[in-house]
Amino acid sequence: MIVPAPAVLEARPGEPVALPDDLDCQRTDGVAESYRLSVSADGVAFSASDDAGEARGRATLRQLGGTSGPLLIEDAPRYAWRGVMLDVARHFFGVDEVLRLIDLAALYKLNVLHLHLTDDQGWRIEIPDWPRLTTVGAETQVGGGAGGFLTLADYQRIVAHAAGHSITVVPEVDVPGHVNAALRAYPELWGRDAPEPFTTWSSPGHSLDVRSDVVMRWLDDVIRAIPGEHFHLGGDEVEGLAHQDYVQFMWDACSLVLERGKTPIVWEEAGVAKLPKGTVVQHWSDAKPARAAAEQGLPLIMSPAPHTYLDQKYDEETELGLTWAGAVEVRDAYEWDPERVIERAEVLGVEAALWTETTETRSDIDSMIFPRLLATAEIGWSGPGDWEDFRERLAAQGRLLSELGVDYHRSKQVEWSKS
Ligand code: TNX
Repeated sequence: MIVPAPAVLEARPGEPVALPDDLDCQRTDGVAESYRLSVSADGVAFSASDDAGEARGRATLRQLGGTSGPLLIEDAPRYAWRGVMLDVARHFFGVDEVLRLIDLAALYKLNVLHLHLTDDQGWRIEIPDWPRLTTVGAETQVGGGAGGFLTLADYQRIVAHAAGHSITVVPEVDVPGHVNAALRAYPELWGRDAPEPFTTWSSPGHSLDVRSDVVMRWLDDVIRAIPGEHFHLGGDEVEGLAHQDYVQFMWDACSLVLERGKTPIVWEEAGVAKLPKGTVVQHWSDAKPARAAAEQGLPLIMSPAPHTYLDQKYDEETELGLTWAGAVEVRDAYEWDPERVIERAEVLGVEAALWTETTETRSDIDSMIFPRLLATAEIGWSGPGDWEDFRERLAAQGRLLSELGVDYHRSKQVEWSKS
């Protein structure tokens, strides 16, 4: 129930609705992140359930631009998890790019930023007890460039900035596969000689020696070093490990994250393992393990590649991007229902993912993320809707994105205005 709020501002008929920054926004007992905005002859009333609701309401107003009353919006999210993932491992992107993405994600009412912090090509987060992870593991990237990493102070800045927008940062350290950079830094993590740097796409397929004590000690140090209520363990595309070793490791690693008071998240492959209650599973490609996770009663984040993978080409003319999931045009990003992806799954929410094998610059990431992220954002906030209606509203967002300096992809499916 949303409690009616008193008029807090004078309404000026025909004038754009604007909320002052220091507005004392009344709290309601509505669901988390909800808000209510009414503009009538009596005035402008804005109320929200919490800080997040206030942020979401302000975001809506910004999207609407110079809208004027009378109007009534009573709004609440469909899903509690509405995320965007940025891979800073394949190509490194630093604080400025990440803060900018947070601002843009906030404008579309997303509430999770998932950072893919480690992969074969680079380790991107400082771990004080294991300094070689960054002095050695961060020194290159796809294409052989210089790489880079976030200090813990950088990471804290990102977390604080995101918190200012009521966005949660979820760190991912991908284990036990996709670990070439970590193995270069600490070969004892696999018990062999240090491998060569890996600077192309795909993966050399190496894995941690999951039976060794040093691996669990190292993982515990990493989990404790990175702040946050969640810890994404990856678990995808593991090669060269016996099934039994893999499933035991995923159980142990998730249990460790829980012991440290955090929520473990894993990619769907780990659904073949028995996982502790409290674990969240992220679907991306294969329904079978995702279904196995759902059958264990674990909630799922939906990132089906044919709809949410921002690293896939829009069409055959797109310069950047991969093609393994098929083309992901804006309409593909919009026309899907998270409830119909894995039968009987408890859907926690949705997340779009930018893997950065082919993206190097700000303009590259802009063109792959936008405008498709707006489709995922709307699926997450409102649920599936009418494509023609979305398409028209998207054209208006093109103007706003241009104003904000976002180099979005001018998809042929949308009639972008010329201005
Ligand atoms: C699969 S999605 C991966 C990534 C790649 C991506 C490229 C997932 C869990 N693993 O390592 O970057 O495909 O599209």
